Amino acid sequence: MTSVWIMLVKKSRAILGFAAISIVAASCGTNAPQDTWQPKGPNSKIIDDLQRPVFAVAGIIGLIVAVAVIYTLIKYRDRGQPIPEQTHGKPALEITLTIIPALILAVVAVFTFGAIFKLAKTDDTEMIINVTGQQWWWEYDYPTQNEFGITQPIISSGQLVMPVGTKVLLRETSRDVIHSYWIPALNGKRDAVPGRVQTLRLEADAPGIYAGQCTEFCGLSHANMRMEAVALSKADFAKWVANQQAAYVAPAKDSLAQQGEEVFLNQCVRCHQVNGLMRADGTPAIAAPDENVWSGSAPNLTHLMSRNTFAGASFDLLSKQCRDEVWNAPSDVVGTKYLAGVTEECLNQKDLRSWLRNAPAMLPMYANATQLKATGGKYRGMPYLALTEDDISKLVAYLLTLK
Ligand code: HEC
Ligand SMILES: [Cu+2]
Repeated sequence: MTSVWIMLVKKSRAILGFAAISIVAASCGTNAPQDTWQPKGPNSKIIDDLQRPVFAVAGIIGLIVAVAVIYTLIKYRDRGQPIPEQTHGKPALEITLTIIPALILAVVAVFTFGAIFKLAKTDDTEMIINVTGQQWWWEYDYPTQNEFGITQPIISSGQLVMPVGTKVLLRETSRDVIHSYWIPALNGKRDAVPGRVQTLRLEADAPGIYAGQCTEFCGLSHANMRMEAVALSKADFAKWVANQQAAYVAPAKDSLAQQGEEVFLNQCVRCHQVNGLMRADGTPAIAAPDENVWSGSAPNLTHLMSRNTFAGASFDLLSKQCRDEVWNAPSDVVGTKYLAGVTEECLNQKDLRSWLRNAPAMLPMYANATQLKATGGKYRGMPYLALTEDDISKLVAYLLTLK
């Protein structure tokens, strides 16, 4: 029996040691884009300024308690000694031990309220971006704002593009279930709730790409609902705006892309809007996703190739090498690299083709046919469309023209 105990103790020591080393090692990771301890803007700095002292105080108290518990456990453990004299209560000690934590919490509360009020401010907003969550991607819609050259609304998805040093106010809502928007480097989280509009301040100090993810469980592909904030210098942002508002350029006559446009009109336009796209009869092609998709929406693909991820930022539109060139670019050139968009040489053909071949095979969207029926046959994502490889090639050629 004793030997079993000794073995167990030895084993659990090894397990504990291993767990401790893993935790310490994990904290050494340098490639940690969602590290909450590295604020990259004034809003996340407010949170950081609050969490550092609180973490220190809580850490010291935690350490004192842990040492006291371990000391007491070892020193007074049962060695068969007689039971010590029993006493009841020690008012002085108990009152002190109640007042000290209460005081600490009161001080923390004062600073927390201060931070909450600063983060809730909306009257100093310089730019508004509407953000709508749905299973499992984010839509961004930029209302007309002449001071930024936005003379007609811009609709995009996946990557939120914003100018640096600008107080951006996100107005969040959802088209289906509750989601939560979180770019750790720029601010804390804010739930996107159907039927409500909630605001979140974002401001980036320097150009760069800041990763985030949905943080409210929202269904099968919750873990695949990511997003990125792309902060551009003001000059680069103006270029981005100009490109988003550029008129539709139809693919060259008799090109593969033109055949792709035809397939797109037949297969895709019922869900996806491409601004300026015309049907063969000269009428504008208007998407009607609400008839086909549970959330009533599908990403606007007008400038698909100006972003570099797709499907809730879960997949790269850029090949690994081209992606690294953008993402690892120093702050002063990241804007230029990002604005280059996706070129034919840089396209991640493999993932885009598999998406068109069978999107639900890349992201879990509905558990089974019964669940699909329960939503009235409406899809929660992009459906399987039984396209031929030929059509896929045509479509890829066409999508590449959507700069
Ligand atoms: C029944 C509606 C529907 C049809 C038809 C449809 N899609 Fe989609 N598609 C969606 C939805 C919904 C999403 C968002 C899925 C997600 O991000 O999880 C999507 C996502 C995409 C994306 C990623 C866009 C982005 O910004 O993340 C591309 C590219 C795309 N679809 C291309 C196509 C093409 C090409 C066709 C035609 C062959 C097509 N889709 C047909 C509903 C549809
Ligand atoms: Cu979500």
